Amino acid sequence: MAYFNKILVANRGEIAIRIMRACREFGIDSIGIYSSADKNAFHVNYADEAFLVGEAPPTKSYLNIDRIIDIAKNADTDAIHPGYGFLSENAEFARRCEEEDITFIGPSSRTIEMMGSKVASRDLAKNAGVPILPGTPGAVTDVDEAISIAEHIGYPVIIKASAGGGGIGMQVVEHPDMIEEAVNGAMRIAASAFGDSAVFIEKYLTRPRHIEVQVLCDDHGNQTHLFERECSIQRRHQKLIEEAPCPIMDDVTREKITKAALKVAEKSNYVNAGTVEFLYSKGKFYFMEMNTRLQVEHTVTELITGIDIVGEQIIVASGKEMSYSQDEITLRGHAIECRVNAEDPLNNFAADPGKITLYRSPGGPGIRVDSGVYQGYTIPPNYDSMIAKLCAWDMSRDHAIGRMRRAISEYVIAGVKTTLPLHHAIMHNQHYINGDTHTHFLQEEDVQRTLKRYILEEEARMAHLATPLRDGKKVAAVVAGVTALIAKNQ
Ligand code: MV4
Repeated sequence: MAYFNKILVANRGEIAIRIMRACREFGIDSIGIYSSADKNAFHVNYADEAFLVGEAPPTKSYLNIDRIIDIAKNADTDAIHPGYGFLSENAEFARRCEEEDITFIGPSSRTIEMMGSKVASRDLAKNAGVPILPGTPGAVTDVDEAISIAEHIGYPVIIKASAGGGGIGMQVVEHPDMIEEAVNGAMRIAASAFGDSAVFIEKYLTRPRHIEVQVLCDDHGNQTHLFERECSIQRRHQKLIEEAPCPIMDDVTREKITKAALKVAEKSNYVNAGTVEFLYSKGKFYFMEMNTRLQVEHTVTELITGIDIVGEQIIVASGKEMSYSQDEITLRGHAIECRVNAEDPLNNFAADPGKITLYRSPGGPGIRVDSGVYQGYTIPPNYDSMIAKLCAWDMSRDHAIGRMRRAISEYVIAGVKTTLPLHHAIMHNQHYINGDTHTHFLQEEDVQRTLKRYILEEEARMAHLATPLRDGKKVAAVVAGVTALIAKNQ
């Protein structure tokens, strides 16, 4: 099983631990890196060896390519796993690894570069016969051209930066009066944010679903899909809840969308794990972009397929064949992931870093927690606020929701505010239960209406945990506490 001797994990938090877990199962030593803000981070403790990579932001640390390559060489590392975010989709970093003869656990620098251009990947999808939304054939550089194309497509249209991601530089245009200003604005933002002013225009869908297909490919011509995920529930382009499979996907559409994803993988000679993203509306799907990294939400796919995606990434990066053929990959049950962020859902999701005074994670049947924190740990203010991913699996979606509610009720996190009560509210929301989600779910459906109650319930539970009661009084005491808190706050 010696795929590599040592893998450097160029990341932090839960995903660094997730990758190191895969390493340990394979008997591979993991090398951690950490910024000075992360001295006490769990991933540093978990790693077999760990090296300081720099100071806290604004210093580069986890983005410092030279320093990371240096650490990798000094520690005799065979491969680097970039995780997600940071350098995971940085073609220059992948190229540096290639030049230094360190295996980059991901696709080639050329593939990353190509897929990093939304215009180029859209064109590739089109040539592969995969549906795309009506729009500009390539990048738009001329405002008059943009106006005439928008006219041709019909409003509303959306302007996107070719080098973009995460919604940066994206503009929806409802009326021709606004197009000129919007194109100029989008080009300006794209130039300053990405150093590339290229934009493209396509037909805008109002309330689409975000559906993505996980692919896994090796160097031996095996190209497989691991079914789809539904990731529509998001806020400011940060996903909050993901699930697999998509609750409304029929077998015929699933066959088509997974085939489409594989066509994109084939056309790009894709190797390693990747995700093909689609927008879905009124029974039709359209290619949006391809992510050339391991994603946060890969966990739900692991739960419905039983496949260790990170393990397979390591295997195929070592040049070996992946462990599964498409025939052996089956979809079983339903999985949901709730992202637990240290944020205040009642205060515009403001980050709430600080010390975790109490921490107890849920367990039991069908529950998986990928977390980067522990009791007594102080969450630094410097990084992303996601502290854990809570996942529930069961044979049916209804039962998975039941398990998720149960796991949320078990989860104890005190000292910082979290998104857990929001998740509790969503797990009780009738639209969510019906599978009726879309990209604007949080704005549209008044989850806010019930949110406060769940937050109060959470606070009562935390207060109760601090003063344990005996015998049959526990549940009654929590209920009384909640009732009292609600009365006090109304
Ligand atoms: C769209 C769209 C509607 N129509 N494109 C947002 C992120 C960027 N990668 C693309 N995005 C969108 N593109 C067309 N033609 C709506 C969005 C969008 C969105 C997409 C997925 C998940 C959340 C979203 C939130 C707002 C807008």
